[in-house]
Amino acid sequence: MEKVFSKPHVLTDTPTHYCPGCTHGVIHRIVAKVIDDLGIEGDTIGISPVGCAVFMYNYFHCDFQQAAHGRAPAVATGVKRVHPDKIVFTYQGDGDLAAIGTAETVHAATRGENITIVYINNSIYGMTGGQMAPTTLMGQVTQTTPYGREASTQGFPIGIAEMLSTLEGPSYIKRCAVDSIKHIKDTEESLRVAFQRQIDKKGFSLVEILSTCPTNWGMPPLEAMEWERENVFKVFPLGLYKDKEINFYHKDVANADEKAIKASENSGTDCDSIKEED
Ligand SMILES: Cc1ncc(C[n+]2csc(CCOP(=O)(O)OP(=O)(O)O)c2C)c(N)n1
Ligand code: SF4
Ligand SMILES: [Mg+2]
Repeated sequence: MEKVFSKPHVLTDTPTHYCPGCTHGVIHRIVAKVIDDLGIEGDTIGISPVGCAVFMYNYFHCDFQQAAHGRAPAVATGVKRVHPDKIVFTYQGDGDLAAIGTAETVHAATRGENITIVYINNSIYGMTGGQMAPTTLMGQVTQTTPYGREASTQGFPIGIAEMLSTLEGPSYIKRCAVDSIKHIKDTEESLRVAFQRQIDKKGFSLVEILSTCPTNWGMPPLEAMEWERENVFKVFPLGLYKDKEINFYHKDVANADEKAIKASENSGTDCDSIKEED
């Protein structure tokens, strides 16, 4: 019989800990398929987040480094700069990326680091029990907005794709969803472009993926999908926000120490004496 469907090789056999109907698992599968298709399993290093995806290193065969709250883009920057030939991606929720790690996100983007960010926007802090995130919709009820989010005390939702696409640094920014076959295929294609952009050394790529949290939204999975389509899509429109190949990312930091010493020799600074004083 012809085999028409199989589990991506890079996924391990470990059962995931996600709630039934959570789309983190769907997104893991798509990321894994793209890594398989590009043949980069042995060269890929993931940076896992805080939040519900904290254990994702158990589900992928490729290397992973765990980052502290919000610090994944900074960790990815370091990993990529010492391993410029590896493919480095972060996988972060909206609490991790758009609240706790806003600074790291914006600065990695504006520096145009040659990394890929997979950003999971489920409009809530899932893991910690359903508190408001910066992406929570106006009027949305969460544990910390029991009467619904309102502007005078909680401000307005942050559109990461919109915000980062105003910066000069990023190369590719897209917002996708996984509520239908059509959108799953689009997400797969977008992740493929994002990873390829990095492989080609063409710069910073971020794919924002709208995701559901049936548990903390307090809905069965199918109802959560419907709620997402009716409400979340209006606030966070799907689409391509930036697509510009940029070539100034060949940061040769593998030899940075040597270069720094040479530069300081030229400027008359004695590096050895600085090291001794340290
Ligand atoms: C009680 C508590 N407060 C704060 C934290 C720190 N913290 C870890 S995960 C998380 C939220 C992550 O939400 P998000 O990044 O949106 O990921 P999701 O779980 O929604 O996928 C926070 C605030 C914690 N672990 N415990
Ligand atoms: S709490 Fe929400 S985001 Fe976390 S695994 Fe459950 S459904 Fe998914
Ligand atoms: Mg979240």
